[in-house]
Amino acid sequence: IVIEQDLPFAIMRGQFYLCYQPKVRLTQGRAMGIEALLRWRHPTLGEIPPLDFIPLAEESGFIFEITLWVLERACRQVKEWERKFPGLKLAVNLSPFLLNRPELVEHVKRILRETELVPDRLILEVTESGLMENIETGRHILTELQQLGVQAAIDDFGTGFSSLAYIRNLPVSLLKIDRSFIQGIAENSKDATIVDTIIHLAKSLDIEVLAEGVETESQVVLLSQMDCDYAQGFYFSRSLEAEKLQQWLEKYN
Ligand code: G
Ligand code: G
Ligand code: NA
Ligand code: MN
Repeated sequence: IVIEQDLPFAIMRGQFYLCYQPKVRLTQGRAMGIEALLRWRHPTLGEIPPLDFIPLAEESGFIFEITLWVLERACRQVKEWERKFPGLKLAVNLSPFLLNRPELVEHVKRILRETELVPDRLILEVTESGLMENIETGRHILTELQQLGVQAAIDDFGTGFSSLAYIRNLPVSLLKIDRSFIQGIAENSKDATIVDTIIHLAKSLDIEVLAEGVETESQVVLLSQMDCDYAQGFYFSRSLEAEKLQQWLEKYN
């Protein structure tokens, strides 16, 4: 109840902050980009995980304002890093609820203009299941974003019962394979076969592929052998606040 009551005030009370997790290009070991992840530090409850408040934000519609806050903040940060880390891409999570808010496109346009971030640096991540549940409005809004130069990624791929044959017809440039499939690839040959198949099918459709939740070196070796483009996970780095992430990038990029 406290969470619900306090959520609408979290922005103005300065309780939100962002962490970033690198997305590493496997052939280079360097970050192609970073994913912004929202954090809420509550004065009495402490850290509240996004899984506990994003659904409430979606129900109340407050997710719109929150997403604009994340976008503005993260775009400004990446613009600040432009000279240090040229070409670094920024991914922001897009709730499926926002696929029904066409005015989002104008806000993205405005934020890119105000922060002077080049549109092709921005990737919006939508979960596979969220996209499939809003397929028509999703196609519309992703197409308009693509016309701005903004890219789209499918998050948590493999959990949403869609198929690549279907996704091929959407303006999507990156597929993120859900970490539940990555977890077992070194031990379970069926998981490895599934991941290998997804990678090769996606690439044959000109869609790049990222493996989520990569935690071990043997996973990295296997994914490299499978020609997976990118990986993200604790093996490389957990999500870090801006200052710590900058240190990571200075070390590895
Ligand atoms: O890193 P973490 O434990 O915070 O992520 C938990 C979940 O919360 C992930 O599914 C992630 O996509 C989601 N999430 C994190 N930040 C945001 C955000 O800014 N917007 C939305 N819609 N989801 C987010
Ligand atoms: O759904 P999305 O990919 O946006 O969510 C990211 C979530 O995955 C966050 O909760 C983040 O903390 C978590 N995460 C990131 N890397 C790893 C990893 O290597 N292993 C595990 N178990 N979780 C991870
Ligand atoms: Na994501
Ligand atoms: Mn994911």
